[in-house]
Amino acid sequence: MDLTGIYKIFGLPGKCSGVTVLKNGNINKTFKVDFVDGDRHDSYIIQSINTYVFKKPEYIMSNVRGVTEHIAAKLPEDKRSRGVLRFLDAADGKNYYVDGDGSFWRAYRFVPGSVTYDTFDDPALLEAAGAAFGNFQLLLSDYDASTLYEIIPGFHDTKKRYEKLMETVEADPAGRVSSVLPEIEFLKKNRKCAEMLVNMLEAGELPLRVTHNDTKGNNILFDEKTNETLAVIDLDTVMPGLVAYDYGDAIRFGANKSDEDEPDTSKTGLDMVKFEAFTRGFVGMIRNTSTEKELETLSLGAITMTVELAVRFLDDYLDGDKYFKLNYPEHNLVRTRCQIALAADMINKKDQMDEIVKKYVR
Ligand code: GN1
Ligand code: MG
Repeated sequence: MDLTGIYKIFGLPGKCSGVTVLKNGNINKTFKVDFVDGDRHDSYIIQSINTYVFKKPEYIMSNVRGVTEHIAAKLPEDKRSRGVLRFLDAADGKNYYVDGDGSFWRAYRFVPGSVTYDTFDDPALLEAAGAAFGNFQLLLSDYDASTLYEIIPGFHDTKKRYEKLMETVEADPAGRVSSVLPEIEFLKKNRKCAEMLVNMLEAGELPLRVTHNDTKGNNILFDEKTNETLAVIDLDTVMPGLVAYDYGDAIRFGANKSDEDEPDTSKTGLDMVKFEAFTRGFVGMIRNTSTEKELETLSLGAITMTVELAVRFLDDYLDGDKYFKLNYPEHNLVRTRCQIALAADMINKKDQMDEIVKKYVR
């Protein structure tokens, strides 16, 4: 179905005056559409969900309903319209629509006056981002995690991610293995370290919480004028998880000196000023509700998420690029190398990272 059909399904009022394709996600197709209805100007986000990645999108929408309603109920009334995503219902009352081709659509209100950032140069913004993700955890700390669907089973099960990569290396379906031997070597060398968190979880040393699991900085809405944080978005992967996953993935993305797919890896590395700023914001929010062990594993979370993503990008590259969207043919390989460069730098700075975390735990 085309977008015009989707407008009708979700009952968008008025006339469409503009469509922008938003390109910063790697999975779903996302459009911002502007509508004029008399004097009213409203924008909406329309998404078509990638069903190769998300096998049961209706489970996502069930999780999303529960989580957004839970958060909305806790916000003061004046913050409700901008503080949480508001999905639209179709005529049948469902918050999604499956068209005749099997494409899966959803729509939510664009938060007026909001912006997202793909890079963070100002440490104050990163501190605010840390506080926003920390607060997201707090808001959901009393949410019964057992009522949430596990959207992608084993999403951050780093051990399973490694097993899958090793199977792909063995099968070499796209004939690319011989060109990435140093990358495979690095990942093998750091496998033990990257699997530690999952081992601790399995041993019952760390509690499962409701986590976001995809805490890239561009999943936070900021007020375009004041830079106040408004809402955490992209709730597709909200599931039970570890605090260290959310902290770690946010550091991986936000405290990197470069983009996550920088081809010149000499530009890539962990920026300690950004690291400290995010940590100050995040730890400040969660320190009273976290166990000592959880706080001790935060820096390990950053290394784990970075190595894990290198494993995932490389696996997809070797598998013939089926999962992540590409901007050019070798994109997954470039992403892999960039994540490896970042992980290597983090491993060197592990002690420094721990020192900084400790400073804010106290
Ligand atoms: C994907 O599409 P996006 O940007 O929300 C991926 C994340 C990765 C990220 C890397 C469901 O997220 O796990 O960290 O790309 N999401 C899924 O940029 O696999
Ligand atoms: Mg996402």
